[in-house]
Amino acid sequence: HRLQQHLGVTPPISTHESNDREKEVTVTLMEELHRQKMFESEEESKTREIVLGRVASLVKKFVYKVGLNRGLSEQAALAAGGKIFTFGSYRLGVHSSGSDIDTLCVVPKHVSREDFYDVFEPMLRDFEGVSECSGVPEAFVPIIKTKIQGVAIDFLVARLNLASIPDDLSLRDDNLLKNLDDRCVRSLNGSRVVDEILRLVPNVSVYRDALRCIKLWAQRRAIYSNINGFLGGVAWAISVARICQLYPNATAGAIVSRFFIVMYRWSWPLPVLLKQIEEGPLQQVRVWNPKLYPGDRSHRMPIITPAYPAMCSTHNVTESTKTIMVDEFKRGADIVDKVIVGTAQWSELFQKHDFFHKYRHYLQVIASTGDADLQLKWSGTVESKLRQLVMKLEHVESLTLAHPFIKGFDQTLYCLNEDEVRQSASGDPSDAVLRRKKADMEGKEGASIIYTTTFYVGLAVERKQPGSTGTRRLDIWYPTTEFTKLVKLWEKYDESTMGIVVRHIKSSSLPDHVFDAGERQPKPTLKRPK
Ligand code: 3AT
Ligand code: MN
Ligand code: MN
Repeated sequence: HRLQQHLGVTPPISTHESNDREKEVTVTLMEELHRQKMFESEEESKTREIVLGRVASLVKKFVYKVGLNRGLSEQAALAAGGKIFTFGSYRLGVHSSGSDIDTLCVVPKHVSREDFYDVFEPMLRDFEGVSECSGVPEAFVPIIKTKIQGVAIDFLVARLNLASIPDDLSLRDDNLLKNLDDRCVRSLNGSRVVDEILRLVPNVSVYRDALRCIKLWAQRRAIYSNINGFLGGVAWAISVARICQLYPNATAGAIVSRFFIVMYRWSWPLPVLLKQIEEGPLQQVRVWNPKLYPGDRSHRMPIITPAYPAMCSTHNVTESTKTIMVDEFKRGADIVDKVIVGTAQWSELFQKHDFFHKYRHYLQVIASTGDADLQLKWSGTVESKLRQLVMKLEHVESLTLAHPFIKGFDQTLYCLNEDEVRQSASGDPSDAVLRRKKADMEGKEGASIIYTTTFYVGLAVERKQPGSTGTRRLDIWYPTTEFTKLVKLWEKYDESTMGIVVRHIKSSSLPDHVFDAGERQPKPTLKRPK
């Protein structure tokens, strides 16, 4: 009688095989995921493989070329190798049609990060089938974004302390990280995390099917966004993996059911771990440790990455976003219960969120500029600070919840004068502006284009005390003023070209473009006599 082996920090909750009903709902779940276009075509999948093969040889050519430049012999330059590793949804095997391929290029020590931009990027531009190519060397994780034969590919680079990169190199050994540049450590992390996840789940194909379901659900319910305080791709991947460890012989439908129940009942801030956190060889990086670091202690729903150095993938979760997600886990659990007894369909689980119907009060956060490129940067900066606003709102006494929406709404507005610009930047463009086309302003003196991105925060206001008179005043002056001050601290902020406005509106003033066609109830018109 041999000892039962298990993956994870505790033994499984149940090692039972799924019952017939769970097998049936797994079949209907997979049918629904196909209906929802979650799988790419055979043809697209072939194209991806061809592109990856071409990219792998291009990276070898790049290493070879740099080797020769550095004075290596032909033979030594060739032997230096070079290898690509994929990560992200493609490596996990949960990508859909149109997903990118996140690709890490691992190069030997004589190839520098500068070479990646000075040599590899031009090689990519000349590469057959490349339709887009833009490098962002100054990013926290430097990247080159491309499109090759219609496939989007994000390239990262990591330079190892090795003279050559053999084809069978594995990135698992923590010692590979020693004496590396921080950016290389960060670039290696994505790939090392995904490899660990796949190693730590008992049945990869069950895991993939369940994760696809959870990703689709989280997107539809508008809780898939790391930056806004919900969970991002990595956190969803780890949490589903943990459920797979707890039920190693369950089918995907059963995993989804347990996922909602376990996540709903989880004793946060108990961390979700796929394995024990390990120490490692690096001095400059720290491992997640709430006993040691107050910052780590403040994580409300810690979901910890499994590769050294262990990090919290849910750093941005606030009290509000946690409440919203826990409510969604409950909704998910209730629907899947019904699916299993046969009183609901899987499609109900994937119904669109009701964010714009849920609240009576909303904040609009409007970032504006007169330049399309600048708008991307400015709105990105504002978005990255949005959760600071949410956290400040959480302290307002009469507010029970501040609910950030996961994406901004972009508008391009054609204004004929300063007044129209001012109105548009404060979220109140006139009907004339909304109707105006680019051609209508050509040749008009004083006309200008304004780009706006509007983010929304739904506000749940405490009910009035029974018997109390007067309305409860909602005082959000302090958090909104502090927030605008904070975003203006951005080092590239320029008062003359960038606008930021925070505005409190009633649900009846929400613009039509936040709703799908037919989603909005027609506005009440004149009262009719009964
Ligand atoms: P898709 O199917 O591509 O939408 P995904 O999970 O692959 O889902 P991404 O391609 O956006 O999502 O991200 C893959 C990984 O790349 C996740 C994270 O480790 C890393 N990553 C994503 N965005 C950034 C970023 N802005 N900077 C650094 N790393 C990033
Ligand atoms: Mn991706
Ligand atoms: Mn990507």
